[in-house]
Amino acid sequence: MADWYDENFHDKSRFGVKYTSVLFQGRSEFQEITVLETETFGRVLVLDKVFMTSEFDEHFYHEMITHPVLTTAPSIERVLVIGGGDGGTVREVLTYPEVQSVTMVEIDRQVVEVSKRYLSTIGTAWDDPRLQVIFADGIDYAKKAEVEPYDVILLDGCDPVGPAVGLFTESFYRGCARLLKERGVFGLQSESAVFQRDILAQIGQTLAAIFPKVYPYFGPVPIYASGSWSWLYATREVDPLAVNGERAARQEKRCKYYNADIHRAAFVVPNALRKLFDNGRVKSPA
Ligand code: SPD
Repeated sequence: MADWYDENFHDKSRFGVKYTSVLFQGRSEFQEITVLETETFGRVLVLDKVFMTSEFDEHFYHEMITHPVLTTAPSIERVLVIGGGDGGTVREVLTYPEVQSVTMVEIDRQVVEVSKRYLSTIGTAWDDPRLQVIFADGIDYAKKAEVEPYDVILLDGCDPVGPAVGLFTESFYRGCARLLKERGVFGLQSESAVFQRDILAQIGQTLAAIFPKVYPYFGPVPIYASGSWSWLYATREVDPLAVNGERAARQEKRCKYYNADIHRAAFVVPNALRKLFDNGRVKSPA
């Protein structure tokens, strides 16, 4: 029997999908994990009652967290992904033959296990020999790991509530900066630019205290509250619009959403947000 599943957004609005069955429901050490079967979105992964991804719309999010960064970073041999337990982000990263190694640091082993079992259309690159999955706290990893620096770091985390709050702090971002090469790029999801403009601004400001250049960019993710999402591109010196044409052309052939025009358009700041940003860039702290 079909029923509705709602994401309750700050107790002010609810966003729902009609589901036909609950494929999995359980509690890991860190969070409640649910997988729903739905008609509109296919299978949907929910963590702590917040929609994370779905078979139908995952490409918007995973292409946009990955390709604006990987088509512009000067070198993309060593990539670190923090979070992203459904496997969609590492799948996109591993489409680049230039990528030699991807380290994914995910705190919750059970999210990966459940995703492998129920969301196999999303995580299609688990067996790629370039991928190493470490089950650990990304915050500790960023602060303490003694490893060669990375060309790219992608943070594919949850909303800033509960255990994920630490992923939105200056000390964590300093850890990421420590692990990033001088000409590296750090990309991360930064919530809804419609409903959580203050959070987007705050993450941007926090990053701007560490990275000289921080740029917001935007795209659709239908299953997230408001349907409109944002990411931040943080770097010491890379130009986010200096797209490597060969890499972008390859992605354009295979992606469902991303292409070079979308890339340029994504970095255009809507009028209502212009006062937060200076020519498309987060203003540096005074
Ligand atoms: N509001 C939900 C934000 C979740 C962002 N991360 C999703 C993980 C998809 N790989």
